Amino acid sequence: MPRKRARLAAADETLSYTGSMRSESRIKPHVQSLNLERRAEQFFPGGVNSPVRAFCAVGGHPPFVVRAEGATLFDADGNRYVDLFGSWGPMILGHAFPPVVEAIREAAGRGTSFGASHAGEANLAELVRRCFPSVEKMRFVSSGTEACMSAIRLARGFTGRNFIIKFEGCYHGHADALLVKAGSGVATFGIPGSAGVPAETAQHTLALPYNNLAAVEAAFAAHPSQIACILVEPVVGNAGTIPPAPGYLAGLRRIATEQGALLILDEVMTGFRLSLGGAQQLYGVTPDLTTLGKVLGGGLPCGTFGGRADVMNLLAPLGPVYQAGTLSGNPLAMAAGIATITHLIERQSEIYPQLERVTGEIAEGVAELAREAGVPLTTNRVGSMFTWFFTAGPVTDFASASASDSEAFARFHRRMMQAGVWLPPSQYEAAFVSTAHGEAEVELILEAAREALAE
Ligand code: KE4
Repeated sequence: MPRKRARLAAADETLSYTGSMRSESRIKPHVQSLNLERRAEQFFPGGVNSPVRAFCAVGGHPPFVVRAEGATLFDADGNRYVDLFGSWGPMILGHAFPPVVEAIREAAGRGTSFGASHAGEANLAELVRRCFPSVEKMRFVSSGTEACMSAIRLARGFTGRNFIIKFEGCYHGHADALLVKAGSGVATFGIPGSAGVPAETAQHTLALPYNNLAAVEAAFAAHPSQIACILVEPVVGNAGTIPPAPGYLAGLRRIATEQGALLILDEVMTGFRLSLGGAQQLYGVTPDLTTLGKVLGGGLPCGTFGGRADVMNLLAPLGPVYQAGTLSGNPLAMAAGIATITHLIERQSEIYPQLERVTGEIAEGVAELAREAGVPLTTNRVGSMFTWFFTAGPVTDFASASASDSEAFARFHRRMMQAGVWLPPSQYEAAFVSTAHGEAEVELILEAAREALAE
């Protein structure tokens, strides 16, 4: 059954579930959302502007959001949900955080885009460098995809080498060279992970198993002096949450240095999230380049790539590596980022311990309920990002994550939606908690999970 029809079938279950199976369901039927979805499908493939939003992996219909505030999303039918995906990471301070909204409003009155230099760019860059001392120089772009795509081009330009290493289960945006699956052996050429990616492009990407240093050594042995960089999510978020094994990141650092390759930490998801200085601060590893996004823009389109000045200075207009962007350094994105990062810096001593505590109550609280219900569940968490894998585990790489019962996750997801808790709509995504999540949200989530797991 095509995914779309399967989803509709599941949706019928959801709607009937709403109507008959449980009167105390918190959520009113999605009438307006269904109308809006049908309208959206006239314009967008799958009715969405990013695939994961279509709920294909979990069934049911995606509610259409009309507004968001704090830890809450409000849909077109007057329903409210505790938000546990936080726009996929940016909303660490919660939705419509007043200082961020005010900063955007004030900046908008002075013009929305100049296409010219302005002080706001260096003002945000100064904050980035304060949090990420390894970022000696940087360049702003408008998405994490652009940041990662540009970083690997720069690594290739700096080293004069064509091969790159990425890891299965890690996602770095949708640039051709990064939509690549593992070849047959760990050191063989990558194969396209999407239609439209030429084999010639994929073959220069080596997709290796995460948390496996021997595979990295083997790749360099098979391609001596040919690998430009190792690109890695220091804590994987895109296979669900998978922490690095002890010594793993330090091992990547050692091998990259020994082999004359650049180590690029993709901190688009972990930056400012796991700590003010991201994973590189948390695990004490210094990369050659870092990519950032999400929290960086406070919810507006913004990414950056940066690191060693001797590498960054190869970028046009100084050097031969070209990269550009109409809206790079956009004044509203800079203002939102400055307001967000300034707040995180000023309140860091209370914010990160609070995120650790509240996320622990949620993630480990549900893990305990699963144990009581006899449901196999592996909970991987680092700070305020986590994933409940429906498998006995452990989950240490993409292969073990793939052993999860994604159908069980889908049923759990639908039950939680009906109870007013909006989880990321895929087993292979990370959930995120914000500073706006408090005890009321914790209680609602645990109560919803208790009922969902019992079924
Ligand atoms: P964007 O181009 O989506 O801004 O960033 C790409 C990217 C790069 N690196 C990491 C570690 C990322 O997690 C992402 C994007 N994350 C996904 C969530 N898994 C964005 C959600 C979506 O694709 O709609």
